[in-house]
Amino acid sequence: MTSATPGGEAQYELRSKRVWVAGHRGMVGAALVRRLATEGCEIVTVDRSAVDLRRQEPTERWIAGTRPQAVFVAAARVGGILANASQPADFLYDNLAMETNIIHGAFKAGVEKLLFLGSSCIYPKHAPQPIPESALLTSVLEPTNEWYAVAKIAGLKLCQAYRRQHGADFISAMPTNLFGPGDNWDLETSHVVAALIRKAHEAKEKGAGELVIWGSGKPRREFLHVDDCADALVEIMKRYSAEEHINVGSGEDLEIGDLAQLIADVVGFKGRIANDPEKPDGTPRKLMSGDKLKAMGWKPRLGLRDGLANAYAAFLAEHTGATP
Ligand code: GFB
Repeated sequence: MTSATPGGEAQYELRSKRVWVAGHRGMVGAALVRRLATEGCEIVTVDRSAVDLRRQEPTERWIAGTRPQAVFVAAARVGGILANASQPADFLYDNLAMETNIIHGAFKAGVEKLLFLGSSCIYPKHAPQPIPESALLTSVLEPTNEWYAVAKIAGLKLCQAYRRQHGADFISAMPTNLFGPGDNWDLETSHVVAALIRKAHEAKEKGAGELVIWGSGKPRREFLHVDDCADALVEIMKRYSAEEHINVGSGEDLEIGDLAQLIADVVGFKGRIANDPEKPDGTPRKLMSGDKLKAMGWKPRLGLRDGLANAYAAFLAEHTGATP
């Protein structure tokens, strides 16, 4: 196992390694595949139609047969605040099953290094801001996404347990709210950025006078473009080796109402922004401390406005087939 030196020199070489991106069709997995293309490694993937990662036997058989040396665990059932709150069984079961099968299968197959991805919703609803990694399990979770959070905490703990008991070099990273190419543009199940890009675009096209956002617009969130996230994750895979997970964020947050205005500007929607108070706000604030990642010398390349412009271009290409 590589030594625990966050912020230290390169420890794990990806060049010439066989690297499995689990969940390569998701937004983060696809960004990892794009980013890893420059690392000189062999990228391996498997489609859901060939192996259902929620099934232990086919998953372990595939891992044993493919023998990856490094694994990024980006396979997950994900969704926005409403999807999380309305499908608790799917979010808990699917995520527990996938992460258990992948992590245990990777251990049995002698994987050299594994990076498990979680989410900033693992932290307590009223965690101190910015949230340090040490805030984990210090008080109760946000109820709208506790099912997903419990599954992700279990995945993180599984990595710690294999590390402690077997010396496996398994680590975890907790990205903040992400957006970008490959996002889910469905209005019911998406996260806020994808939803507001679509709503602003459709309101502009129809010449509508208003764009309705869920909740009060007061909650604060931190956002990171998925390509910056993938870049950070590759850096972490190469240079981080410790039992504690590591936060991955931009270090800045804003109110959802201000995000909506920024998206309206980027998209060119000139109308009014209204609220739907029937919809949940979720956790009041979720800004993570990025001190550990900063100590490694990493910072995001894209500012929020540029990142949103890139995501709008992706929406036009992926959802409407148009170009900006
Ligand atoms: O991105 P989001 O769905 O997830 O919502 P969370 C963030 C905030 O944006 C909430 C508000 O306060 C929403 O009420 N919002 C405003 C909207 N308009 C909209 C809209 O049209 N669609 C959506 N989706 N939100 C998720 C968790 O929490 O974050 C997951 O449920 C995961 O488990 C993910 O951790 C990163 O930030 O509230």
